[in-house]
Amino acid sequence: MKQQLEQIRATALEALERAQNEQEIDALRVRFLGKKGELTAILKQMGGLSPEQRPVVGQLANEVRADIEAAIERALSARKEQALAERLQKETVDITMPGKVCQIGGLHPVNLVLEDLIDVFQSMGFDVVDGPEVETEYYNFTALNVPADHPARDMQDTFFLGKDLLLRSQTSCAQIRTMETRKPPIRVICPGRVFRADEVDATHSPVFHQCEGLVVDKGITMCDLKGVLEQFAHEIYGPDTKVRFRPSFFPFTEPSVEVDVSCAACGGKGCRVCKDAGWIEILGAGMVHPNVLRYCGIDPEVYSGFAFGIGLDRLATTRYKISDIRLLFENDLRFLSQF
Ligand code: 2NL
Repeated sequence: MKQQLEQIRATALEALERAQNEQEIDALRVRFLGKKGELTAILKQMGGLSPEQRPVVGQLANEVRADIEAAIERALSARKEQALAERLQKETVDITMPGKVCQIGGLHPVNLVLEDLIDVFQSMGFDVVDGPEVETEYYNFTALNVPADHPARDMQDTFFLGKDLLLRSQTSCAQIRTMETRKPPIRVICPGRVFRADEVDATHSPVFHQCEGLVVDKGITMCDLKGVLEQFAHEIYGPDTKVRFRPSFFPFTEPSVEVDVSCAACGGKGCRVCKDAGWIEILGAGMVHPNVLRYCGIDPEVYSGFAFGIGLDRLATTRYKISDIRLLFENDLRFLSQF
């Protein structure tokens, strides 16, 4: 029996030495120490031993069990260490490996000019507000004093989406909404995308960008309009830029003006950029029509205001010498990555 025990110990220790994984180790535990295991089978025969032999064999059996248990523990912890080492090896991060080159985004030229514009107007106390691109006829035309039979309301000029829904043709709608919800004094600019059913060419796109502005308070006059817009022109085009105001017409302003700046390319002498005019038109503006104030629940006998609309695409194409407005909308990275 002693021999059998020694045999079991030797076999078990050797097998555990060679065990490859936890399943194998567990199988060995069952084989030697389990209820139907080899060691247990020996112990069951101990009843047949003499009283002198029994404690001797019993002690040996306990030693063998302890040895096998210890060997199992060693095998298990060796497996764990090995597994950890393998994982660490596999997951090693090579910090000397060069990183992946990724394309860094930049601002679109229209956003670049818009950021400058926002800086200028915010420094004069204007808030930036926005509104929906899908609008109703009321906000896009009626509240702006555009008559029912005005050609701009025509299907040919405006994208209609349904009976009363359209893509806004100017951001004034957002300013109408502002006048409905805020009380004067109001000083806001509304940048955004606008839509017109134009034929596409180098200077026209059915989607373009605008920044409109609106000031409403007691005692606002044409002098305020001139002061703010001259300040704007000097900050954007340079302090030596000359600014001129020409009479014009818009249904939503009275009186209305168009504003030109002296051509930076030729200093006003006349060149290809300004088509020999010496001046470049940069925006339209005027004193808010009393009907527009009335539509928004503002009493034109108490309050007055001025408004203006600046085209951002033209500002971007002239500033960055971009020859074709379509480049602004094609999202060609070879073009965009230059900014
Ligand atoms: C242009 C010039 C303009 C306005 C836009 C405006 C907005 C309100 C009330 C009155 Cl809420 N006016 N906006 C005024 C004058 C000119 O745009 O060249 N547009 C195509």
